[in-house]
Amino acid sequence: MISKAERLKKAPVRHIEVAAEIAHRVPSGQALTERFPILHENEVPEYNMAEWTLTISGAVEKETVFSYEQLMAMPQTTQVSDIHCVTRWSKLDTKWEGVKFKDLLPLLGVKPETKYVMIHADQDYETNLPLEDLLREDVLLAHSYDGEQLTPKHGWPLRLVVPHLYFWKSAKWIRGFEFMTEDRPGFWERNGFHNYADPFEEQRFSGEDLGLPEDEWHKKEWD
Ligand SMILES: Nc1nc2c(c(=O)[nH]1)N[C@H]1C(S)=C(S)[C@@H](COP(=O)(O)O)O[C@H]1N2
Ligand SMILES: [Mo]
Repeated sequence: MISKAERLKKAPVRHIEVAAEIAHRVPSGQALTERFPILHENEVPEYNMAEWTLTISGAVEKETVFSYEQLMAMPQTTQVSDIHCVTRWSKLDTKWEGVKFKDLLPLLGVKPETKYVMIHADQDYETNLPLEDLLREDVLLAHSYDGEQLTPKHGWPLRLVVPHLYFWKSAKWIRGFEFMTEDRPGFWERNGFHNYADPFEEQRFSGEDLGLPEDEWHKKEWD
């Protein structure tokens, strides 16, 4: 049984010509795609939006819960970003719309000693990031892609978009932010992948291999 991280280490690197003007936007070891690959563990969730909530927990003055309506009533931001998946595809100029994390944070009563955030998502997914990284202008809680509501496969009703880190940090189907004073690894971060995941530094692997079962790695879907 070879884990996802081990298999990825052995995968051949595809080299494609990238125009000189955009070469600086494509990290080493990445190939550009015009399609939109779909990648996730487990099934696409179904929702009753009347019951959907986003829960704010951990190092906060008081645990709070947002409804979808409350988030939609907040100022909305549109952002065009390049995204990079650790499976070696990159997609340039992806257009997202949603609530900027930086706009949400002041409403959350986060304690000053907070340094890290665990993003909780449906389908047993979680991923950890430094709080500082979420405060970038291009980090969104996105509900739309390219002018249309997200499709369920791409994370509807709400996903995180953190363009400057490998795309596994951009959790789909998010349901909560847990603010933390100390770091803790998320799902892929416990399973052979890098804790921080900067694509321009090729921070793909942790160097540790805990051995995940075979998965659907090669059966890629896209739209
Ligand atoms: N909830 C959840 N979010 C997830 C994942 C997942 O397995 N579950 N996979 C991540 C990975 S590895 C990638 S590359 C992107 C893919 O997003 P896309 O399917 O919209 O391209 O979602 C990320 N978010
Ligand atoms: Mo990914």
